[in-house]
Amino acid sequence: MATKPPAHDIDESDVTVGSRKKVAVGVPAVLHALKISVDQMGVTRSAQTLLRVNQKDGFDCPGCAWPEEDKRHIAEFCENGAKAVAEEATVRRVDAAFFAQHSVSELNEHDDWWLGQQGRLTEPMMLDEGATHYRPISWDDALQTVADALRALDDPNEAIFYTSGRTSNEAAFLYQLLVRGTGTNNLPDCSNMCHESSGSALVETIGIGKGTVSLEDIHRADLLIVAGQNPGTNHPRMLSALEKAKQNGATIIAVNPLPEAGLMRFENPQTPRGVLLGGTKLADEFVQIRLGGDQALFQAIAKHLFEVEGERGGVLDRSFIERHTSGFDDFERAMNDASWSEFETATGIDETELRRIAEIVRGSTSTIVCWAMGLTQHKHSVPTLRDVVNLLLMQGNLGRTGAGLCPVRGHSNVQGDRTMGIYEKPHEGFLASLDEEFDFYAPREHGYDTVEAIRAMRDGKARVFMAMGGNFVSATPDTLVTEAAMRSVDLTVQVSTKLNRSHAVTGKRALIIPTLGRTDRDVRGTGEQRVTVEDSMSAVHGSRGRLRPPADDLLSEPAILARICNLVFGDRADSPNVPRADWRRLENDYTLIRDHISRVVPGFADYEARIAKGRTFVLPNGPRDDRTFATPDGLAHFTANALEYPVIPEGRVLLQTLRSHDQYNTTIYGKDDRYRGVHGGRRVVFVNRDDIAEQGLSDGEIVDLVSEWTAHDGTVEERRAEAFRVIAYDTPRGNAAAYYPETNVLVPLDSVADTSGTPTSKSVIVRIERREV
Ligand SMILES: Nc1nc2c(c(=O)[nH]1)N[C@H]1C(S)=C(S)[C@@H](COP(=O)(O)OP(=O)(O)OC[C@H]3O[C@@H](n4cnc5c(=O)[nH]c(N)nc54)[C@H](O)[C@@H]3O)O[C@H]1N2
Ligand SMILES: Nc1nc2c(c(=O)[nH]1)N[C@H]1C(S)=C(S)[C@@H](COP(=O)(O)OP(=O)(O)OC[C@H]3O[C@@H](n4cnc5c(=O)[nH]c(N)nc54)[C@H](O)[C@@H]3O)O[C@H]1N2
Ligand SMILES: [Mo]
Repeated sequence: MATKPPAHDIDESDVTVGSRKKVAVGVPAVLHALKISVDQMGVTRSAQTLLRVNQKDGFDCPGCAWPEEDKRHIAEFCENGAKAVAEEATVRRVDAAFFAQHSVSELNEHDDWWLGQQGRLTEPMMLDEGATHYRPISWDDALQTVADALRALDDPNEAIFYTSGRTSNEAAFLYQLLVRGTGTNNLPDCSNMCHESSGSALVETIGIGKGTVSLEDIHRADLLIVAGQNPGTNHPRMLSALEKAKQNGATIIAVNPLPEAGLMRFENPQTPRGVLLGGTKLADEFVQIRLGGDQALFQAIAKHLFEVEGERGGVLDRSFIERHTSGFDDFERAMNDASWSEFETATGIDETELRRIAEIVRGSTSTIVCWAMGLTQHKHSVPTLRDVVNLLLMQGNLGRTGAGLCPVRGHSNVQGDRTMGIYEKPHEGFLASLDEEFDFYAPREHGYDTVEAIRAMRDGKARVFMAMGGNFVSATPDTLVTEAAMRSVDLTVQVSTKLNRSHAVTGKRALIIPTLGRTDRDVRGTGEQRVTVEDSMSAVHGSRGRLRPPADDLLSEPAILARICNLVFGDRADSPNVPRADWRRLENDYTLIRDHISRVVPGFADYEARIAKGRTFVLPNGPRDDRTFATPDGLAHFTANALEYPVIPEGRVLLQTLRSHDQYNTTIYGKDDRYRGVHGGRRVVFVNRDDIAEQGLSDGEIVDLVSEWTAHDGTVEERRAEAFRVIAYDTPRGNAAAYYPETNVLVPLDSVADTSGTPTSKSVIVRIERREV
């Protein structure tokens, strides 16, 4: 049964809208972070915790995946990193008494903000079929319940195993082994909704699904194009790197429909210049592009480069193109045929201006393109990113200093999880090594990605759903469809640190298994343990929490997984096809998990020694290290891509769903979006002033957002999100913006990017409807 999204906690009568900020960070950011930290943790614990973030013997910030500098500051954190830490290190608790007090249907009335505010989960809880409340369950019984459910399946593909990107390398590796040991590749993860389009485009064209730059490259780039990314909020430490690049003379071009504060100017709170002198101007150029116009922009730049090359030469890196690439002629032909007027329509920018931007690219001696969700969550994201690759290949901007591709990852270990095998379409090489190491035969048939997993549950093809972190119900598209899908499953299992809506919208039976977070001290049989993570630039390092955990018997993710493996496989060591390992020892000594990893995953030889004493090592990366490409022909591929861009029907707007400054995905820290000038509310929609006038609306009016989606059979489906306040904002005509997850209800399940299957969270066609008063 589908339910309405929670309305209970929404009292936004006090929402205020002030002016948009033109500067990011500065002293207000530090003060805001400290206030949230002290509210959640108290003064002493705040100081203890914040001083350990991203230090060599400390823990990896659970915020974003931006890499640490080699020389760390005393306080290597940012405002939003501090909020992420405070959210986890809070002293508030959700225990059995809490669950006795609040029924599941009552929890279902609350939104993620209220649920998250309740504190850390401390003990395993079970919801029996037909019960109104969760009840406490022992650790042994909880884990046995999971094992029994997995062993009882007729078909292993009836189980689905989700991962969010905070899971450590050690836990991710054991998790995929458990899943493959049971016989399925149903390993959807948050990447499917995030950088999957980047992975798809990069593997195809350069043979590796990762970026090709280091932090040093960012510092030394001649030109940085930051497209579809809001680093001031989502990757604040990136601003220091951009500042350094500027000081070294770089030019920065920001490509975004919105003039995001963090892209414009940065006040570094760690330098006197930042605090006293008004900071550094970051973006030299702001390209205010229409939503989904980026492919046209990158093609326009490429076309201009070809034209100048034709006139006077000296633009293309011919020797690079000849030695290292294929497909150049087809690409050149496609660009010759492309039309400037279509580029203008798609981008909303005229030819003269497009050529002026292209001239900056032409003159650059080394170019980096950085991007995030603004480029990955459209229907044509994969061709867009192929065109980003094309542009860099033209000038030989791969595998040399200050140049390359920089997809900026989200979750702090999302990249590492993939490296460890969290992937529904695993490569044969990885599976073969896994088979050999654990003496079994891993399944080869591909599993479900996130959207396919929801369809499978909806269609009654799944009986068990397990999540290693995350908030599946709120993070995925089409909330009502997803909630109904989730409720049809026999058993849902959530391994979580904090309460969220995925604990309130459950299968017929449900388990909550609490776990340690990054900041918590993890002591196992052989003593204090560390885990490892990989950042956005392929650097792997250790992470060790120092805080007393919220409950003394809390298990870490690796320990939970080793125990479940033991229960599922331990007594079947002589059956022909189960993975074999000494699960008990793995549970108590993570160095042994790393031993296994070092033999299975390329690049991890001598793993233990290379992370000892706070050391970091960088994984091999062919394109970056020596211009080698693991494509079938060993070359980087130019591709010819037909131009695509969204077409907005009359009287409609295209809605992008994005993050406010006070949230981490579905975790809502507060109801302000300081840089965009919104205070005390989240149900707001940013609309161009002329669109507001044209549609007969007024600034501040309360409206419903109704998405319109033409299904495969031609019927038009409508989805509604109620009561949003219209805010006049500097966004291109026809382009609106509102926060996720409140707007996920509008994103149709079947509206996904070609090739990557990523939900099109940045392009939803909506009608803005005036509410009856
Ligand atoms: N504090 C904090 N940090 C985070 C997160 C968080 O929620 N809070 N989330 C983490 C995660 S998982 C991720 S993936 C990243 C997300 O990091 P971002 O990708 O920065 O996150 P979004 O808020 O989705 O912002 C998308 C940006 O792209 C722009 N944009 C939208 N559509 C287009 C387009 O068609 N073209 C162009 N050029 N621009 C467009 C938007 O205006 C916005 O500036 O951040 C990570 N870090
Ligand atoms: N409309 C729309 N939808 C989107 C997006 C968008 O831009 N627009 N962005 C998409 C993107 S980029 C992403 S990455 C996904 C995010 O999807 P998810 O990763 O599923 O969501 P999060 O909100 O990050 O998950 C938060 C929960 O993780 C749990 N958690 C936190 N730390 C830990 C830990 O260390 N261990 C465990 N076991 N649990 C932990 C807590 O219980 C917390 O409530 O959402 C996607 N959905
Ligand atoms: Mo993400």
